Amino acid sequence: MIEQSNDDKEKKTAVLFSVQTYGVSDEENDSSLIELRRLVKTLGLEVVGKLTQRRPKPDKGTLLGAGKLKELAGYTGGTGIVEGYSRKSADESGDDETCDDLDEAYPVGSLADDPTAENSVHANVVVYDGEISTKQLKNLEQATGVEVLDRTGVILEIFSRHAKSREALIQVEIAKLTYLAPRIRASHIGGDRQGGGIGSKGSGETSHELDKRRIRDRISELKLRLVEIRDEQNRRRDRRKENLLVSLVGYTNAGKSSLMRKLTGSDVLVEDKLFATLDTRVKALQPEAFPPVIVSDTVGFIKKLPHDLVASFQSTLDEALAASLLLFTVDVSDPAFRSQLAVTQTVIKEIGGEEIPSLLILNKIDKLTTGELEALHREFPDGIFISAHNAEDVAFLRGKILQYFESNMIETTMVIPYDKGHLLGQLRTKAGIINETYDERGTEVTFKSFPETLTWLQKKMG
Ligand SMILES: Nc1nc2c(ncn2[C@@H]2O[C@H](COP(=O)(O)OP(=O)(O)OP(=O)(O)O)[C@@H](O)[C@H]2O)c(=O)[nH]1
Ligand SMILES: [Mg+2]
Repeated sequence: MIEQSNDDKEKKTAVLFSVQTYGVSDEENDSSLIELRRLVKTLGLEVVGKLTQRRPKPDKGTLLGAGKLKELAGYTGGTGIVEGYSRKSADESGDDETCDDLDEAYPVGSLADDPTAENSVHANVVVYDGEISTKQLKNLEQATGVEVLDRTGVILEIFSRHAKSREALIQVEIAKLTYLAPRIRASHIGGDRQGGGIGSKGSGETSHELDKRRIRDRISELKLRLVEIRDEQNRRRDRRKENLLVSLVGYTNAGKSSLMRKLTGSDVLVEDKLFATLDTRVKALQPEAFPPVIVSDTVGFIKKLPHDLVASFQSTLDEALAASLLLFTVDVSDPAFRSQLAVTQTVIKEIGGEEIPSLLILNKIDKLTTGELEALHREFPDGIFISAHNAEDVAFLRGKILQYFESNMIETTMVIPYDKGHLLGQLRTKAGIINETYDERGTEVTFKSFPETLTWLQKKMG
């Protein structure tokens, strides 16, 4: 558990590194490293340094050039050398001469000035801000002598620690087996430290035991279990279809669960941690609206999340797709919120949700200055600016949600024969009744409803 790591005799420390290819701006590289730092901190690791090398592309064998690799090893006490590995020509892999070094150690005392000095800051984990191949993993571990993780490995580990429900646990295990197993097998360091290493918690089996076939079998078994759970969820979702569903979607830590709490009076988990929520929660808007509006909270998005990992969380996203209205939630106090919004919109589009109407919720305005807020109002004239911590703002948002639904309602007058009287009872739960009169034909009812309700009624009337 994350909390436990604080009590460890020796707190684990990490050094982060990235390769900034030529198309990537300094800003993008920095913001990605800041995010990686938050992810690593969520795991309970202390970040003691970071290092970036600008290259045409990452080295095939070691990501970094030879000189930079030595520097990285300076943080961990490793040799910086990979035995038997020779780099190809400079233009193929980009050698050190063509690379700009953009290192910067965090202010951790004088050591930061010279990470290669003998008493240098000691990092016991190395984290790369991207994906590492099995070959690179092996080589980097040899050069640094410590455990090496990539960005996905870190995210998976957070997922694995935060997963609570049966479904989330299965999804995480599938993702881990698919993504991490080959890497753990390649890694002699991860293998030696089963149970103790950062990236090794989870399936409860040692990496050496897991041969390819068993992994395949286990994945199929888990997938079967997932299908059962999903069938049940689909049934529940079908039952909910008659309700109006609003889904909170957005980057991790944007404040979705906080809003869910305030809008529905529920007690969902809110934490200043990345990926606090991994399960979808569903609850009715409070005070109750008529017809009732159901709100769902979903897993947060993040940059550079591999597609197969996104796919393994498909069911949480399915909930978003079932919504009649999406609330794109952003944390406006995060300087990177525009690109975070773009990531969320892209994923929603990729899973086929682009047609769903949406509102843009700009959250955490309590953290902005008046000037900043004014500028954002100009930039997002249709946005809904709120603080989840402010009751009036939440009430305002509730009003906007209801307003959206009401604007889609239509008024209809119909006669329901007495022998179909049970439909009237059902209609009363689905629509707002404006007037009822009785004559020899039956009940003449005037009501306000959604087009879907009207279609439903017309079908039933035959
Ligand atoms: N200052 C301020 N903090 C907020 C606001 N809304 C949420 N927070 C804080 O932001 C942090 C993250 O909030 P959550 O509601 O857990 O965020 P989330 O979007 O559900 O995050 P994930 O579940 O990780 O995807 C918590 O510490 C909240 O207290 C707000 O309007 N103002
Ligand atoms: Mg949440």
